[in-house]
Amino acid sequence: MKRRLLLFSSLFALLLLTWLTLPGLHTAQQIGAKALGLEVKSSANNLQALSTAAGFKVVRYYGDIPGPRGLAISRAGLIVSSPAEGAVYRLVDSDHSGSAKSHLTLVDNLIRPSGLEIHDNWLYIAEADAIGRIAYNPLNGATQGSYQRIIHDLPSGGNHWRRVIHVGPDGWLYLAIGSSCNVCIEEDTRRGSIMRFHSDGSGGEIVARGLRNSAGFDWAPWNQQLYATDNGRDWLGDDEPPDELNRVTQGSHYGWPFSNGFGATDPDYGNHPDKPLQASKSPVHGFRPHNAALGIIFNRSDSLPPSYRRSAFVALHGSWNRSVPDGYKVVSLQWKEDGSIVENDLLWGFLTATGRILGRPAELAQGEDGSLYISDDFADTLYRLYPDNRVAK
Ligand SMILES: [Ca+2]
Repeated sequence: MKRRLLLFSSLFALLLLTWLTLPGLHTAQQIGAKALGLEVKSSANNLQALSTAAGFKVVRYYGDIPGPRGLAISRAGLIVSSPAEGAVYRLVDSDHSGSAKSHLTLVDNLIRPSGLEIHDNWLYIAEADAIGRIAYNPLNGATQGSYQRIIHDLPSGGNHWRRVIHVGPDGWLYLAIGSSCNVCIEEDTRRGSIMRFHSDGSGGEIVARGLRNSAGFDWAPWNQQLYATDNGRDWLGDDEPPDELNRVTQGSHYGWPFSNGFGATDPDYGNHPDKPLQASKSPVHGFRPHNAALGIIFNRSDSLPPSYRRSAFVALHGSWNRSVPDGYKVVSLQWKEDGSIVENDLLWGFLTATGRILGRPAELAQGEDGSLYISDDFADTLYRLYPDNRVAK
């Protein structure tokens, strides 16, 4: 009996090991930090553990939405998606204290909504397999009429099912569609790409390929160039490949699954016959491996310290399969005169010195007063990071 038990448990261990090490078979969602035995703690009172760069303060903005993820903002306040609840909410700071008191449901019965955008009196919502919109007054937060899907049958499921959308300075609606797998040749060529559509959902076309999971993108306000984060593949060890910041141009290929980071040949797909003849474009900046660079937003406010004038802010969700956890913070990227990009910590402490995980920053939005709103889908919290030379309103 004992021997049979041993046989079964050995078989189980072997299967688990195979599953863990084969590329493309599992997702960060399937294996959470909890399953890997990391000590975790989801706490609404983790604020005192957080540190900010000089010139900023942080407050807990709201804590009553499960798994807050996508953000959009207008004068009527912050809008937040909860993929788990299938709903999009508007937060209400009724006494203008600088933190929200309640939330109102704008749209529900959605399929895992994540990306949000407000444009031309519409609120756009990216669901797992569709994009829809509802008429929205950005001044008073009122919706009008019903929610209508305008883009259907997007590839869904698999590893990277969250969809990020933003309207560009050219008026097109851009959509990032992450890969279905860790590394593979996708049957649906829209996966691993950034696409764009007319704002009514028509005329969809692929802008760029070879992007494994661009979970955040934005346009530099000083030259309108599109920059997108991209998460490098798993199971090449703790220290490679880097996560990427790519400058995305029409028709370019950014490597995945054939090459990683700054042109390293992928050990599984580097010589695959489907590899395009076109050279892949290297990132303009590498984040530390497994940091999971997600949302990015450029600073558009004069209220922040002057050194952030040509800067972007990036949410590093944190590693899920690195032997020593890394990431779990918000960083700034500063574009220097010589064209180099320098990364510095902006908000950190979500990963404690003893390896406890208190939160996972996911996406960002910036208010007119310069405040940065940050969603944390691990601690079910929204933070507001604001310049501390101003009185919080
Ligand atoms: Ca790449």
